[in-house]
Amino acid sequence: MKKICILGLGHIGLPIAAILSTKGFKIVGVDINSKLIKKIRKGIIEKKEPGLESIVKSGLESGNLKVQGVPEPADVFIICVPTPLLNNQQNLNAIKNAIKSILSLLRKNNLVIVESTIPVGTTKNIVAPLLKKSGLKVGKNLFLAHCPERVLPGNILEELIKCNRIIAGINIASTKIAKTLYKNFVKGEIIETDTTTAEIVKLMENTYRDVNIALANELSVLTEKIGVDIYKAIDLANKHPRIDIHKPGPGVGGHCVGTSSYSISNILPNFSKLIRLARKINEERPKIIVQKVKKIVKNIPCPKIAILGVAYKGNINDTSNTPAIPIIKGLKKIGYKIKIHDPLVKIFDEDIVKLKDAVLKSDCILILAAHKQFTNINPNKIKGLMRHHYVIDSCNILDKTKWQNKGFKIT
Ligand code: SAJ
Repeated sequence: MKKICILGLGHIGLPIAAILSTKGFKIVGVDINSKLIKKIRKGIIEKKEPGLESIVKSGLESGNLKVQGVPEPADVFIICVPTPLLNNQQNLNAIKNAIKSILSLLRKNNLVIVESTIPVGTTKNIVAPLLKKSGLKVGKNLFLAHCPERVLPGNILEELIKCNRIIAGINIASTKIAKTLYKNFVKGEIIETDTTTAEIVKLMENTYRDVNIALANELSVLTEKIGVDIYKAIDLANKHPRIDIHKPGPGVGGHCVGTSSYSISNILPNFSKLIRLARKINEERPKIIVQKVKKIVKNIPCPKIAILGVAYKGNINDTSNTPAIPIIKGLKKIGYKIKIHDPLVKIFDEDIVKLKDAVLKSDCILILAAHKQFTNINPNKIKGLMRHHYVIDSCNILDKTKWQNKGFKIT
């Protein structure tokens, strides 16, 4: 196992490529996006992750990491391409195309690993049959494993090393050889299982998160009705040794949480009522946020809203499936003026402006991502710029008392 070809250089593939390049492997990172390849070669990493830029740069400089548009022969192929939703099903085109692109390169005793989140049965019923077209015998002289990624955007490099991993070969020989590879960089436990179990476990993890966020979101509506601060209530409830209530927020964005709920409930839709309801609750969050704004600014003529944070969550610059988009659309539809500030996001469908410009003559600040930069905003400096002093902190990032003491009405 000397040379590893990694297909897909997104938020999972690039960090894995970079880490493996520091562990004595020759890494070929492959992506069909030629602009991305050009940027990576220059050391420009758009998805900001702590430590990523420097490890990629040193990988490139050492010569152990190279990035290109097409794969080449290697000992191991790791597939890290996206599997986004299309009509509520995970679209596997990127996986299929990645496999097709390596078929003619595969040699005896190669190992193919799928890290992407995939629907149950994909490894056995889609990946293995496609690989057979190489002429090799899957499980005999071509090894195959599903090792679902578990890393948290915002903390990827640390979690790649620290997280416990599930390794599921198509047969025992495949599991063992894949495990040997992961032992090179994983400090967590490496647990062996079969591919179907690994596939559903990954979907279960994200679904657990989705359902629990939905619970928190629902509780936040109920507590608002009775005048109780949801965050204080959650803090108290979580003092119980077996309670871990998640945080309410503006909605669930990102690559995988919502996708996993759809994918898992597709197995038996009639027996996935809770999961589907949770999804619906989370998908309705942006509407609830829009209603909240509407209620607060209802007596203000031509209200202007300053939106702070459009990343799909705090402290990252990724806007994939961000709830900010439906919220912005909803507010614009009512006719409100919108200005957007995000200290991390540079590329977005709407203009991103400086904090000062966003809040200038605004009536209400709406926080949609829990970036730590927002905790440093000085309410005194903002106050004079605004017309009215309403704040909706949908992420609970601000110090409420501090802002209230400065004359802001914060919810
Ligand atoms: N969110 C809340 N309340 C919470 C937690 C999150 O509203 O208490 C929101 C976030 O703001 C965000 C969305 O949910 O919009 C998803 O954020 P996240 O931090 O829950 O998850 P992701 O999508 O960044 O990463 C998840 C992780 N899965 C789990 O924690 C079970 C990660 O470990 C996976 O590797 C990743 O999905 C993936 O790609 O599958």
